Amino acid sequence: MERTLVILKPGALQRGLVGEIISRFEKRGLKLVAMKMRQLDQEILDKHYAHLKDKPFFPWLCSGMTAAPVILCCWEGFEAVKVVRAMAGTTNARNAAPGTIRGDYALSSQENVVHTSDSVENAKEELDRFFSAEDYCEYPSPLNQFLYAPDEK
Ligand code: IDP
Ligand code: MG
Repeated sequence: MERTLVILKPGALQRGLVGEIISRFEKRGLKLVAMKMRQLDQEILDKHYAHLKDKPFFPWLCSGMTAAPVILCCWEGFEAVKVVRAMAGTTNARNAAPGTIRGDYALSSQENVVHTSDSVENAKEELDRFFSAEDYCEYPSPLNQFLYAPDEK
């Protein structure tokens, strides 16, 4: 099973969208294996958004990401990285398809309510950045036979 990081950004928390967004991943059948609330700071954003450090919008992005706490979630499922990324929609929420999280709840390139890992490799790195081993919970998945075929992985 793959694991991926979702960050419900400060806008999701302030706008009361946390429950609705988490509910989408639950209803899709993904398994929540770790979750916590945290106030991000510049130090962690310099690492998390290192690929954007030279962009003109980087200071605004960091202001937005520190304006309120975030909710960090780890979701598990077969090909969870790809599945969750598709559920989020395109970065610029104004181009995001209706039915995606950004396409339904956001109107901005920056204030786009969720972060989702973009590759299996980055998911591992990002999860290690925000969670430690004791943050993960092991529990049974009795519905897996109704979510997946026996040969799926
Ligand atoms: P992603 O979140 O869809 O993976 P990235 O390119 O990794 O997109 O950018 C990270 C975050 O930086 C975006 O979610 C968004 O908040 C912000 N961002 C990206 N591009 C722009 C832009 O052109 N203007 C303002 N903010 C942007
Ligand atoms: Mg990204």
